[in-house]
Amino acid sequence: MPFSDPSARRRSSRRPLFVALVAGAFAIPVMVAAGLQPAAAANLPGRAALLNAPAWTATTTSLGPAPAASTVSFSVAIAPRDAAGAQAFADAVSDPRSASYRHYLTPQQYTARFGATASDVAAVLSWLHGAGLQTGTVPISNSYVPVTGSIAAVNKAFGTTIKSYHRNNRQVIAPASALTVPAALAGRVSDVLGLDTSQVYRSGAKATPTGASAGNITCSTYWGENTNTSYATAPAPLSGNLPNRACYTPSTLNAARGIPATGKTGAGVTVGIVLWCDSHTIPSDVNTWAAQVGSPALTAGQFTAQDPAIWDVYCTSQANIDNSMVETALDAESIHGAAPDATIIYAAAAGPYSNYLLTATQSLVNANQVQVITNSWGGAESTAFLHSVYLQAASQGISVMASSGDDGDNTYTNGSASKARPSADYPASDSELTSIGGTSLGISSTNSVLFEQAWYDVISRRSGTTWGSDVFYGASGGGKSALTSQPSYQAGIVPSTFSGHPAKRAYPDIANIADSQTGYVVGVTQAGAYTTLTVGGTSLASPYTAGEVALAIQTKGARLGFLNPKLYLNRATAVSDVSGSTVNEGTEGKWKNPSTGAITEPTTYFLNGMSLLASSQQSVAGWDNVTGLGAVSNASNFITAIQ
Ligand SMILES: [Ca+2]
Repeated sequence: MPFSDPSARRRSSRRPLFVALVAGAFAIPVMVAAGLQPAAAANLPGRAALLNAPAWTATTTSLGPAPAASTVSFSVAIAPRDAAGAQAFADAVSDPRSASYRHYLTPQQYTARFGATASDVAAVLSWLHGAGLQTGTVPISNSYVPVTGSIAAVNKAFGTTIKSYHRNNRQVIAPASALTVPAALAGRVSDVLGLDTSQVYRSGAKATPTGASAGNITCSTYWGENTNTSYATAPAPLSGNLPNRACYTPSTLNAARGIPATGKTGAGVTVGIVLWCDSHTIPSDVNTWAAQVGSPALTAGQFTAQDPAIWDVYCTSQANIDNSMVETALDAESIHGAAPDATIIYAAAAGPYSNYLLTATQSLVNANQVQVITNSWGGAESTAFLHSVYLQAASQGISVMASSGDDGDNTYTNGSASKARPSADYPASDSELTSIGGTSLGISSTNSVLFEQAWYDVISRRSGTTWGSDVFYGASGGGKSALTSQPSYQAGIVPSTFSGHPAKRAYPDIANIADSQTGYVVGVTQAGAYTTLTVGGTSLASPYTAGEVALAIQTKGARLGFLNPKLYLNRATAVSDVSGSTVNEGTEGKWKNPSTGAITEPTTYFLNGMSLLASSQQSVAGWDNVTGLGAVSNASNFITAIQ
């Protein structure tokens, strides 16, 4: 996985913690878009076009038809009765200038007004059953049907051939030709999710803590607490001995963000997390961590996991579970750190695939118990498969946020100089959520902010007496969607240099702490043992911001809904602009090759290092594609601006 790093056993002079490693918790590989694209036309009598085969299947030699008797699980999305009306309603209810601002609907009202009709659902079920497929429970939103069946039945239902391929270093299946549906269902079936298993969504750091055995050094509880005088002086543009990485506790970060002054704790607010897999150790991990960092323990019922009835095989691997639990722990402990009285619901998807992520997200929205949802996962943008669910969330007053990704514009991956074309991540690029980018945040011994700059880390590693060339290490995701046009709230605010011609949805919207060199203390059980790590990535920025939104909801005493229209209107006070691309901060440590596990030492980390590599990203005055409108630098200002 792209993000990994040697550990740093911590012996804090302030608190007796054991902090083992630094890692970005959100790593999206550079991938060619692998999703299914809408088809232009069907050329079979009695059939209507639905989706084209994934573009990559045209250039990939198949291993032959998938075994006819093998079983697959996927979802068939049913078109809402009024998609345009649903978008218009979500726009109006989220716009402070609209007469219907914040006049939210219940899930039942939403389905009755915009969802597929009962007869549409019945027609889709009849078709699937007629093809020999089994169907699961249709959610109250009538938005999709979970389906299980044989490859033979799938081939028959969709008039295609599912084939096996070797792709991304594993065996996958995908339709080898276009998918069609009976002509009578034209326009009623809108998408099929899960038949192309090459698209795996990503989250979670995979670093292995190796502690003092790897010669690591302590991390700092504040910026500059420890300096690596034993290392060689840093290469240009930095010089001298550099501090080591920082690992903040909630009290340090909250103080820097002005949270204590708000007097709010998130009481009465429920925040939802979407990820996949579950180890069931999170509540106890949060409590062990809370005791270490001085946060309150969870009360009974404050954290609930909602697991699926059946796990995908992915989530039966202990290594995969452990990887996803780093992210889930980070999510829960970031929310709990910022809003210690907020209730948390973890919606666990059965695996990192679109059909399961749809199920988990839709269940949170249909239950309508949460006021905020945070997503610290993503992948190559191919279809905006959650957009209709986010419209429903907006219509019910649920604020949705997503981390913007950890690989910048996806031109580079961690530790690699290989180049690809800039591309977008999903769901970060969805226009109906608040996309959270990242910053590097220096906090002093008295909890004041020493610096906050665009998160774009570049590293140089020394071999003998020679410093190597500068290599990408991790950066706030940002860019523009290839699928989605510019939403009205960005018009006139996002410069065309970022939105393109014609203008597209550009992201992120705002930013928060993300640099793993200025990271956050997280506790999680790995391989059966509780470990304390230092974690960064926009995987930290999104849930921490979700915690701050919980404070705002408590302040308002009501749901705030989709935040972007008001955020963009009140941008001058909601956030602080971040600009500048001159490297003026760095840390020194050791770097672990994510492929070989080899430790390289010493390593200089250039913070704000985008000027050292070619990139489509810029940190400039006003909106930019690293930090959006700017950083959530002061909780009181942010809360006031989104009320
Ligand atoms: Ca800026």
